Amino acid sequence: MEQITFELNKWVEESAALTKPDKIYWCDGSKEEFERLMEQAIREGIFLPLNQKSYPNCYLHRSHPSDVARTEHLTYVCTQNKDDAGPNNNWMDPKEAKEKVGKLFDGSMKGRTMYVIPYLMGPVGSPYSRVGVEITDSIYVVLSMHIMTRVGKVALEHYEKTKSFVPGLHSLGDLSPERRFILHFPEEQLIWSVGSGYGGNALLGKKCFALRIASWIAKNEGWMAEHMLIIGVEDPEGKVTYIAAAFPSASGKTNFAMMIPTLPGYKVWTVGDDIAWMYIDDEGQLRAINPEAGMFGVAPGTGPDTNPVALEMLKKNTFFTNVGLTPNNEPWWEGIGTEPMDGILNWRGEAWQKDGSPIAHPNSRFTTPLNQCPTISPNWEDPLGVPISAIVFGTRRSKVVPLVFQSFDWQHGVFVGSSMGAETTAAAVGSVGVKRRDPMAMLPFCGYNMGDYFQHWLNIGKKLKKPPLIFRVNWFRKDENGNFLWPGYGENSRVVKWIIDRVYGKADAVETPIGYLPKASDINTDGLNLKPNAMEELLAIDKEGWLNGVKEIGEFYSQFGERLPKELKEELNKLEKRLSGI
Ligand code: OXD
Ligand code: MN
Repeated sequence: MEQITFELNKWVEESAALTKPDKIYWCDGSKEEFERLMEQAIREGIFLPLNQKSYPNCYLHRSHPSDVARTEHLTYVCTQNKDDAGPNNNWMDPKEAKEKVGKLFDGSMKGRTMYVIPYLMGPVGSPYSRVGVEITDSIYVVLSMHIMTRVGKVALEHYEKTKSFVPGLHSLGDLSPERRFILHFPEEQLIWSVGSGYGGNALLGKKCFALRIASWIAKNEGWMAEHMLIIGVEDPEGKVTYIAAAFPSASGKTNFAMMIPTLPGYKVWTVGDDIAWMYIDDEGQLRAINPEAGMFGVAPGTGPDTNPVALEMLKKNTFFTNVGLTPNNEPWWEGIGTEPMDGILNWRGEAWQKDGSPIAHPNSRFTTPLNQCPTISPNWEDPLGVPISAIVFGTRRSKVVPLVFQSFDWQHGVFVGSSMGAETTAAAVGSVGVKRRDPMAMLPFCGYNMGDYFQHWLNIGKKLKKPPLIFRVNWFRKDENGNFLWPGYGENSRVVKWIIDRVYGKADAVETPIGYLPKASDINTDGLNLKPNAMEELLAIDKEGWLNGVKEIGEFYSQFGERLPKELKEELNKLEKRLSGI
């Protein structure tokens, strides 16, 4: 470990002086380390081995019942100036935050081991990859980081070259929501998380570093850290076109990232399912890398019809958190494709009462290595990333927003992304199904004032030689009886085909007040069993609905005051004018 420089050692020593662990252990990321720590975790009851015949090397973890999702209300961005965090973030003064939360870290690792995890976000050898170091007292975190990131030697080697790392201090504390804080200090590029073992709060490489801190760094350095999946879509001629797509948590993102297209001749290659780091190359082309090495996906709803690729992928080397357990020692969740059987245990490990209560927690998860994804792109670890031709924004909206439309240009696309409304899901603590604005699906993850973030998007567009086309999709439209109008999943490939054909100027569209829409006949619906006029309904412009939206967007925008780029206000006014004209 001689290569570890002074700065890293100093931070580890300071953290140990604060948290007072019995032991300090430096993780090397090896298989041997994984096996040894897994044995210990099993002994301590943190992981339960699943059926090793049908699920080799798979384990179940049950978290504390009050620690099952991200806690947005306990997540803070601590900038010197409150306005830099913006109305989209909870804010604490950095000094006050350190005093207050420092007390919770004081002695929090007494009697425990402090694990130091050097990890790399991004492919080995990529100039766009970055190093983080997480200190934690949770073995679940260490083992999960082994899957989700590249741990150990590769990270330290990258650190030697770049001399920079993002420190993240994590302790389980007493797991009480009253003493739970997820703090970001973007000016210092520092993360503090205490009181939670849940992935999004505790695996600091993911939401905390790769989105909140990275979005801040990206704004200053001229690149983008986005809550986006990345796929390559191969057409029948064998040409692969890359798309980056933003959807709020638990809105079918992982399914889309691993879609089996129903359209003959098409194939989806997975590059990433949650986060994209994108930069402009020397030719002015936007390119994306996936900073992660694993998936932390939502289990319920993952089944043979919705995501057969994931089901296949989860059969080995996978952790399941808060799913049900069958008498055969296999994981179970709603939508897995089988009926619950006698003797099944719910996510808390209790006998299921057949009372309609969920067996798996709605935000139960799988943690699995990306390299065993059957549809993994041969380019997923390309150090220079993949070229992005289209950006897609999607949310759950039962009404108003059509199946798909294209923005007029980049600026209008930024407006479309910035103003998207979404219905909340179980990925965060709070009520489910409530409509809120979730710009670019980044509301919980933008590490600074979103007004500045919109400006950053506009600036990036000006630097791109051929900006990707920007689309809005909505798979979740319902009819007046509450039934979905569109079948979704693999059938979404029909919409993806239109998107790609637009990229190459091969598909038609009509100009409408909200953007370019396909005509019903522009989307291939051969063999689909849609209700009569479904396409017309899916592609209609609901003038009243959109005018209401204009009002809501105006209100949402007003909280950003001077920080809202005037271009977006202009786009909103133009939309209102166009709508009034029909
Ligand atoms: C996730 C999330 O876990 O967005 O990816 O909550
Ligand atoms: Mn996510």
